[in-house]
Amino acid sequence: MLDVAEEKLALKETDPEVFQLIEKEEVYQRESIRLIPSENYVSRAVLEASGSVLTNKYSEGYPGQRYYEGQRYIDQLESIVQERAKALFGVEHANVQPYSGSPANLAVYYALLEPGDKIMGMSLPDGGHLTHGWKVNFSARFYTAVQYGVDPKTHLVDYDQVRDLARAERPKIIVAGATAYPRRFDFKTLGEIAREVDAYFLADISHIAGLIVAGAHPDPAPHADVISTTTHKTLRGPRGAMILCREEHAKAIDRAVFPALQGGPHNHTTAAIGVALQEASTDAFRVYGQQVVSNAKALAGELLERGFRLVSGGTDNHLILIDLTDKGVFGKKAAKALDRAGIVCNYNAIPNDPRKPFSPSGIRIGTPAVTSRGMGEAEMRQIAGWMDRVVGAPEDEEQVERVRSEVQEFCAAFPVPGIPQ
Ligand code: DSN
Repeated sequence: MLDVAEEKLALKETDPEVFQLIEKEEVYQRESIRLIPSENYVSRAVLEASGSVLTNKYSEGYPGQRYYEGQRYIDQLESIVQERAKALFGVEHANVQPYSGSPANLAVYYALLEPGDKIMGMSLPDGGHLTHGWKVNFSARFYTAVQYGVDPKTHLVDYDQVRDLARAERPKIIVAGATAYPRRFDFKTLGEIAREVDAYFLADISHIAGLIVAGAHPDPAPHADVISTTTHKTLRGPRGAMILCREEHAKAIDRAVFPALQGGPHNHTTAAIGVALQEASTDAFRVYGQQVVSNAKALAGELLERGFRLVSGGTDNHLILIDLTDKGVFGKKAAKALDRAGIVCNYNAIPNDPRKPFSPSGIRIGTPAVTSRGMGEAEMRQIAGWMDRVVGAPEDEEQVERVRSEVQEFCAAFPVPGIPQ
């Protein structure tokens, strides 16, 4: 394997244009505070596996049953990764081939449902994901979607409402999971509701997988028929996904991923997922996952002190949803000013948002990436201070520039895993 400098020499010589953009992105990732809750920094080991010769190999099928020869190492690799996933999440079967989260959820529906069957998931404006039955997504076009939401006052999932809706609608599958929900899911209750109405229960843990293995969020494994997850968020792996399930669904899930929906697995990604799973099984990762939540609570606490309104009043996971309606600035404007100041987040709808999805009232932030750089509660309070200054005056470019230079100096003290200093 080439060392980092040699690798870069080859790229620089062959394609200086791409080389330079990657270099610039490295600097940007190093010099900014990354608060997008679905992003993280992978280790050098994950990057190496991801950038390896495994990208050269076709492996349609599964270990021991491939449609291409030459699988002597790939079969061993995929089997190891499956075993690591099963052990880490305490499940009977693992498919580690889905290309990402949306294809993984499509595979789950393909495996368990017929076209037109009813999916019941959390609505996108209330924090759910597109693939949980939102109207512009395949999950509502090819299936019948009903949606639950959060209580308009508390912004918490109202499990009584979920039960009533499930009893009235009799969905074939109930989906739990979110992209913008700052609180814990009660997987036990959701599993009970699903069983009561004879529905499958899918827990999409993409955002919280790393917190679950770290013991910082309740575990859906005892309650769910199937678990889907991306691998690149709190789990800190490469961009990819996994489907974890009970043995009774293993065949249907595997057939849905291949040959129904995908071709050859991305073996370089499979290897990198394996490395991430190995890292996630360590005590250090447990500490990391707990710190992600402590940091989110510290950041939320300081924002509240500074007069920010938070959806649900705070957080108990990695994510904070800020409602800017009383700040006189909408989400997109705030997020763009923050980006100019070196603080990267995304604008996001809030429950019952009066504004349109492309220019909503909120911003969404989270602590997985900053925690991977070794930042703690004190740093979170500092970040809240910078956010306050920028969001309070998003058009004051001198102020934005002052924050940017303070942020840049601050970031230099926190090395980015995977990026040489
Ligand atoms: N795009 C992901 C996120 O940012 O939460 C969900 O798919």
